Amino acid sequence: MAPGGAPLPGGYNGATMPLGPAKAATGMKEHVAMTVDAASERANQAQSRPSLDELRRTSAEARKLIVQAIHHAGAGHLGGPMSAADLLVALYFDRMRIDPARPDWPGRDRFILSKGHSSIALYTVLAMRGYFPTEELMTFDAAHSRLQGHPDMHALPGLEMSTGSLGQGLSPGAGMALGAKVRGDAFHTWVMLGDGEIQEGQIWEAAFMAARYGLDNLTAILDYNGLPQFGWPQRGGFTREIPIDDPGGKFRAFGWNVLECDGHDHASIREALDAAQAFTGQPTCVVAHTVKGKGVSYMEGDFNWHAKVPSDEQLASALSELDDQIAAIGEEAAA
Ligand SMILES: Cc1ncc(C[n+]2csc(CCOP(=O)(O)OP(=O)(O)O)c2C)c(N)n1
Ligand SMILES: [Mg+2]
Repeated sequence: MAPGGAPLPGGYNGATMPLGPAKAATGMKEHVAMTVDAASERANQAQSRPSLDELRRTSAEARKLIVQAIHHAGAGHLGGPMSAADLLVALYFDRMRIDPARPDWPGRDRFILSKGHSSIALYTVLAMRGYFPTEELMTFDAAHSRLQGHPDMHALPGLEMSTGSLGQGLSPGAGMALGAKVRGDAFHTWVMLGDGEIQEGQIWEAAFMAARYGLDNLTAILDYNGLPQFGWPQRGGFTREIPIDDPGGKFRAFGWNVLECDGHDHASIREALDAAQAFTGQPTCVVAHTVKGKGVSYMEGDFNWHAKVPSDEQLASALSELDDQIAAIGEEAAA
């Protein structure tokens, strides 16, 4: 059971807090309260992390909920959320130090979805992790819902930043990480970026500043799916080719540590996120190679599914494909 919540899909016991080594800023003043929290967190570290199969199953369950919510709302983005689902599951179920029962716990790791149009994926993972009932996902994008099309930090506990205007999430993430350094807080800050999004200049202002201050308590995860909204505008029209070549090289040039991973392989994601958190001296950018629309064959790699609503037939076929994937995970585990 999730702490104080309903059983979580995928058989994962949400009561087990996945933890990693706290990385306090050396020579900084430590808060007493933080020390107590960090000690109780370390005590939990002995508990096992979810298995890779559990993470795979949770990701497929998350994708089912995402497709259902967009179908129910009759609006919203789909390709980006499906692309980000495994990374978000890895963060919230495997990597981040969080307590869904205490979304304002000062020692919590911070996460900012800078590509805020993928909000339904974040809401889904938050609900599955126990922040609020999964039934509420069906209020997505409705008037007065806490789950607006783009994240509103004042509406829903658990959101660290309001986002949606692309390019703005890395700056507050760097601010949080710098604040943690100054105060001696041990939490880690994670920011998810889109590859179309990193065309925004503000990203590079934040990248420059984060490296200058040696913010090794900050990790940017780039959802490198090779597609923005309509393909890439180039002279002569739109193209489906990838003009943002080697984004890791660009972050490296700005003074960042850069890691690459397969953003749909939980073993690869775990290795990259663990290494990012452990790295010292510089911020890390994890370039996660992903597929837009991942998990549903007719959506994969098709920019038309950036923000398209599935028909009843398309919903049924998507759910059936995802159920097949879940069944296959079970078979692999039994083999
Ligand atoms: C400043 C700004 N300009 C334009 C948009 C409209 N918009 C929403 S999503 C998107 C494409 C984003 O592409 P990418 O970052 O690659 O996201 P993903 O592929 O993960 O969906 C655009 C242009 C926006 N939200 N903010
Ligand atoms: Mg993209």
